[in-house]
Amino acid sequence: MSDPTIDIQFQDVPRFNPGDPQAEVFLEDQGYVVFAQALSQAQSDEALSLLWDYLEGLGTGIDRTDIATWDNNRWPTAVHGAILPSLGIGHSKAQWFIRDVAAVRQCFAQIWGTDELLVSFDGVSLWRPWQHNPDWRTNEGPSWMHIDQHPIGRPGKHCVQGLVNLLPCSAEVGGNVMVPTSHKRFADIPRQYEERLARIHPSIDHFRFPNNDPLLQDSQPIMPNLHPGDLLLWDSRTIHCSNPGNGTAPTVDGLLRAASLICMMPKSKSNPKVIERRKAAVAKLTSTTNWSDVFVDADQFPEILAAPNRDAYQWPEVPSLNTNQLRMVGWDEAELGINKS
Ligand SMILES: O=C(O)CCC(=O)C(=O)O
Repeated sequence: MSDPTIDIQFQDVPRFNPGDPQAEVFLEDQGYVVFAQALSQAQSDEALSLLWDYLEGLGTGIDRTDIATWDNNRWPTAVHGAILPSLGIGHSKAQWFIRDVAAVRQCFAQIWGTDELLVSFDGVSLWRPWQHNPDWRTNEGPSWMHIDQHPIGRPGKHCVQGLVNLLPCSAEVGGNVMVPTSHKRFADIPRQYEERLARIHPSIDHFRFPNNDPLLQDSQPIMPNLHPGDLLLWDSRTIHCSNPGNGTAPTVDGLLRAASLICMMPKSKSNPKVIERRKAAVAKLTSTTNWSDVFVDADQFPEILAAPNRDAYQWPEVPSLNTNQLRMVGWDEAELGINKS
């Protein structure tokens, strides 16, 4: 008899309008929340087009109109779930465009009760149609369920991370996976996974559950049905990952999924040293993880360092940021010459 597997269900979930106070209640209770259409359809289309500009700008011969050019030799190095974490993606025009959409900033401001926020220099998850190439199928959800916060190093609530979804979702394609209410299990992890956790330094904000973890068999993970432009936020203690659907996704010549990872945290949680590194990161095009109270350089991820063709990619231009964006990096009003009165 085969081992029982974790069953992941595609599901419609409540979608809150930005500004709806019930969204905060839902997030506290369920560990995640969806804001409907933080990006309009036109803004989602623009973001997607800018992502293609980034891919084509790598100089490896990718052409958005020709799927034959999307092979691994040309595609940027991806980590779990087909996430592109490095090669300047965190400072691409696409990512800075999404971060500057007013409704996106307002949703984070609503969650935190302040608009003094620092943004992550995160990457994107892009799924190529695996009907064309089975190697493009992304990791099965039960193999990489994780949280992005160390259960001993950082007890309690610290971070709400998220993504902006750019394409329609379906059960066939799959998408993000959430384990609702699992943030409430966080405090039990040190006791339940003592040995596994002991191998992870308390400063590393990532804990991966065992493959098809028997201790998670009692949970009901879901793939929330996200519409283009929806902003999904989750507590970093909530168990999550992504999961390809049931394999019968329609044959298309376009991407199956595009999701921009984004996280904003209160500036008050950060410190001058980190903020100096963040400012320097713009000119150096350094990408990061979701955290902005520490500086974690995603260009140093082992998968990126191990990529044989690392030098083959042209990185994007250093972005020219507006005042909003500079504030999200860490510049303050006085430095930007903004008079508050
Ligand atoms: O692609 C996804 O939806 C999963 C993202 C994820 O696991 C993460 O940002 O930590």
